[in-house]
Amino acid sequence: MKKLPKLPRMAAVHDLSCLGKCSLTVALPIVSATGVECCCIPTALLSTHTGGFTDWTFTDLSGDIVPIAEHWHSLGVGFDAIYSGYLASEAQGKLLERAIELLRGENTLVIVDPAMADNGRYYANLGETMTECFRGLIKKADIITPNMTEACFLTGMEYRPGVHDEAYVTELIDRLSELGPSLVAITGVSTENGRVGIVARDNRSGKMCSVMNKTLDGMFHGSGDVFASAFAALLTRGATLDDALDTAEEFVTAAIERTAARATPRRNGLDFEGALPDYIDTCRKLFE
Ligand code: PXL
Repeated sequence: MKKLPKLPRMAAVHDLSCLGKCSLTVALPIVSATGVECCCIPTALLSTHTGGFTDWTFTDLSGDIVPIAEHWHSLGVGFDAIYSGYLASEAQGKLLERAIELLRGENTLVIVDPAMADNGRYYANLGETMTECFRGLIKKADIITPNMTEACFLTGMEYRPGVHDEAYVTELIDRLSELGPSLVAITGVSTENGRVGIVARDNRSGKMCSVMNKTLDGMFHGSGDVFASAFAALLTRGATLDDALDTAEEFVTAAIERTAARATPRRNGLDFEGALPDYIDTCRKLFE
């Protein structure tokens, strides 16, 4: 076999919700399918995620976050990316900041998905303190991927569910950029009736890109995590912003269509599995 380049390595810091396909159960397969090693730091163990279920079990793994990072640091392994999502508490934000300090090298991409809210509301058991927590964390991030609700909470701007005009979206991106990240991608943006997608801006070049698709009725749980996992992994492999955005969006749209076609209960998460072969094919073409 001919010589291969070094395998990119990512630290994925999320909870492990055992049923309902979000956070680590989504990040691990998707990051791996992108051709990036996914080293997991589980922040909590839940029987299900907290959207649409009740009576879930919850084990806090906060005490393991920094020791895992310290051990990896002592081994001298380098990380091309650190990708975080949902946090179970404000305190976990501080621990994650410490883990980032330990694991970050000169060229490490830090991707923070401030997963705390959707549809104008915080997730169960989370509140305004999470906004402050993510504002602090975002100062350490190169890339952020909030949805519309999270973007509004982080900037203090009014949440609008409906069609979003260009001035409103640009102001959201401007204000999020003031928090420090060099790349902002907002999901769940609707620039015209019946279409929804992602708008991104690279603040180093000033380049804006967007990708919109037909909306399917209602909310698909876990779609933010499926998008962010693919987007983060594609950028870690060195995809351009345009390619990462198009490929991640195409993948999440295919996964949503499969979920709708199968009438999978929305709280069970996206049926992304069947969309993986085409996604892997696209990755192969992008990176060969
Ligand atoms: O998909 C975001 C997410 C992650 N982890 C847990 C959640 C949610 C959203 O509800 O509850 C535990």
